[in-house]
Order: sequence, then structure tokens, then C-alpha cells
Amino acid sequence: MRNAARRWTFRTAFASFFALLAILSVSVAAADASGQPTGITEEAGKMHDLYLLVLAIAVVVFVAVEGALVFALIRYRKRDDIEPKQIHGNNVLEIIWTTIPVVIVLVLFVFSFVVLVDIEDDADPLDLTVEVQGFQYQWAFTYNLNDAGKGGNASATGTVEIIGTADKEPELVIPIGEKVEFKLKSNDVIHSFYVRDFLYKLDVVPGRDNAFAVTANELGVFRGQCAELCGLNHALMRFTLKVVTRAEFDAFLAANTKPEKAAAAGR
Ligand SMILES: [Cu+2]
Repeated sequence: MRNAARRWTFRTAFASFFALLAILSVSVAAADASGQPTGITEEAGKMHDLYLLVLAIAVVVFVAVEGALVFALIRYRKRDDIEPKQIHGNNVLEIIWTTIPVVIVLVLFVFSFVVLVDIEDDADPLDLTVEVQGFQYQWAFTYNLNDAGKGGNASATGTVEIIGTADKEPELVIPIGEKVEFKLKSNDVIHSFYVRDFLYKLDVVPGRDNAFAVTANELGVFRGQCAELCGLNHALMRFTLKVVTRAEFDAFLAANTKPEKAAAAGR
């Protein structure tokens, strides 16, 4: 009778364990569909994959730990007053449960580091550079015409400056399929340059030159904002990111080049 009961609890524990495993596997598979954004840049794609890797490892760890816990609770619950066999440590088990977390941390470190290096990679000379200045309480985006990326004119002079005001949020325009480096600067307090669809944000720190680069792979209009509480009107530090074709980008630069600077460029 007792053996039958024990077999029953054993089976129940295993059945619950595999049911939980199945539910969680389905949730991981559905992670994409459940609203985790995939981003609009090549780099964001890599970050999204990293997220799924972390999620998959977390699910396996969760199921293993909770499964072992539920199993032990049922299988070894108190049935009578006989003292169970006393065990003092198990070296093999201790080595296993120390090694597994170390391996997990190392794997996550290596994958994260590779992706981070890729994002903070120095742009090569052909890439477009945009200087991003955060100030209380808006953004200024500066394009150097001699550093306008593929098809740009390296001997051009002058700049295009897009400065946001409280009444008019600025538009940050970048071409699709080209690596764009953002150089972040601040002269007052710490801001944070954040476009949700980059799946990445970086602080804008006075006295420190932070930079990162992305290659947009989706046309469209996206929202950006300061993500660091920087003062009373922090909430006004919103901007629009517009990913356009190269032709539209050239037209944007031409339309915003100040006449005197264009004249200087012609001299
Ligand atoms: Cu701010």
C-alpha cells in the first residue's frame, strides 16, 4: 500500500515537472510574438538574440530548481516519526552546482562582450557621424558635411545643425543600411540618449565622450527621448528618429545646409 502511494507521488512529481517544462518551452518559443521588440538595427537583432539566450538559460534553471524543489517536497515529506538517514554533504553534487553557474556566467559574459564590442566599435572613415548634444532641455544633432557617410563629399565644409526647442522637437535623420556613429556630448548634466527601437541606450556625460554605432535596417519614424532624469523639464527631451533612403538623406542635408555655409563650401 505504501509503495503504491510512493509510486503515485513520484509519478505526480514527474508529471508536474514535465508539464511545467512544456509550458515554459512554449513561452520561450512565443517570446517573439509576446511583444519583445526585435529592434530596427542590425545590432538590435544581435541584442534580441542575446535576450532570447538569457531567457532560455533562465527557463532551464528555473524548471530544474523548482522541479527539484517540488520533487523533494513530495518525495521526502514526513510520513512517520522514524528519523531518516542522515547525510553530511556530497562532494560530487557541490562540484556540479558550483560548476554550472560558473559556466553560465562565462557563456553570458562572452556573448554579451562580443555584442557590446560590436556596438561600441569605432566607426570607419566611410561611416556617417552624428554629434548628439544633450542640454537642458532638448537635443542638438550636428552633421559635418565632410563626414556624411557613403556617397558624401569628404572635401565639403560646413555643418547641418538640428536644434530642438521646447515648442519643436528635433528630428534625427539617418540613412538606412549605413553604419551611423553617434558621438554623445553634454555641457550641463547627465542625459541619456535613448531610442527604444535600438534596444540600446547610452548616457550622455559631461566631460566624457561616449559613442556607439548602429546600422538601421528598417525605414520609418521612431520615438526617442532622454532616459535620465536631468531636471525639471526632462520630460520635454523627446525627439523623432527618421530612417530614410540615401537619396532622401542627401535631400535632407541639402535642405538644412545654411546658405552662407553652402557658399563657403563652393569657394
Ligand atoms: Cu534629460
